[in-house]
Amino acid sequence: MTFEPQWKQDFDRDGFVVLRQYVDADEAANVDSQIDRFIRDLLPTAPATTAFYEDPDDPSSIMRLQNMLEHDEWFHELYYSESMAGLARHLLGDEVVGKNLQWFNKPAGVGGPTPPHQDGFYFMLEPNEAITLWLALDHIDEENGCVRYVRGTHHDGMRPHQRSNVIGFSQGITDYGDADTAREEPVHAKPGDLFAHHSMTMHRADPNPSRRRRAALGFVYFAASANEDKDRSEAYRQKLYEQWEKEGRL
Ligand SMILES: O=C(O)CCC(=O)C(=O)O
Repeated sequence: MTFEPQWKQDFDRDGFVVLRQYVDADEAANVDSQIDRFIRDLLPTAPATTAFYEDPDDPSSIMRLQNMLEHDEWFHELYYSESMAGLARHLLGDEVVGKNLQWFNKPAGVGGPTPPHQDGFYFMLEPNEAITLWLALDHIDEENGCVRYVRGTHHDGMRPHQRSNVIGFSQGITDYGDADTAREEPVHAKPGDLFAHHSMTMHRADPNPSRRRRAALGFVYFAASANEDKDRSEAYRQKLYEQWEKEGRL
């Protein structure tokens, strides 16, 4: 694998980098069919917190799969491959610790918004050094809820967050305002395009009222030099799941 030095320069400067056709369209289609297999064969016996739904009574409305590498060899291999984990190492400039593989789906017509947030708020790391590789699996634009980044915000510290009511996104930035919206960059994608963003970079996405699905696979890695407050983050997750279960959202 060749990882261009320019990719890291862009990532360090902007807090995100867009790599067009990082994976070819056939490989992206293969990832898609592996997700179908995961849903069909593995989800029925996986823990309830593996999938979140827009409507818990509608199995076709999955908006998130998570912890996918714990349940499946094929995804485990992809996640730790040189093209993915190696890219994360290159961009962070550090060894990485594997954390999570998630399917971010906005089903056609019902996919909800992604509130403005910084991933690092959930991660509870010191220093807050982590990366998400976001592999597009569809044609994605403003109509079906493309990701919007605010360039350079990984240098600006952590903004205040509080609980959002959006299932799967427990926290949103409380003081996200017009000045932030004006700086957003909506990024279109084709299947196989890959976006990489830093854990401190602000981003959000609109809902998907269109007739087209909007799906991506998200690879989260922590920098090896970052210390995770494991007790605090586990306690937070447990509380959240209990709350969502009580509300009938899982
Ligand atoms: O896919 C999305 O809309 C959001 C993804 C996201 O927030 C992330 O990858 O950190």
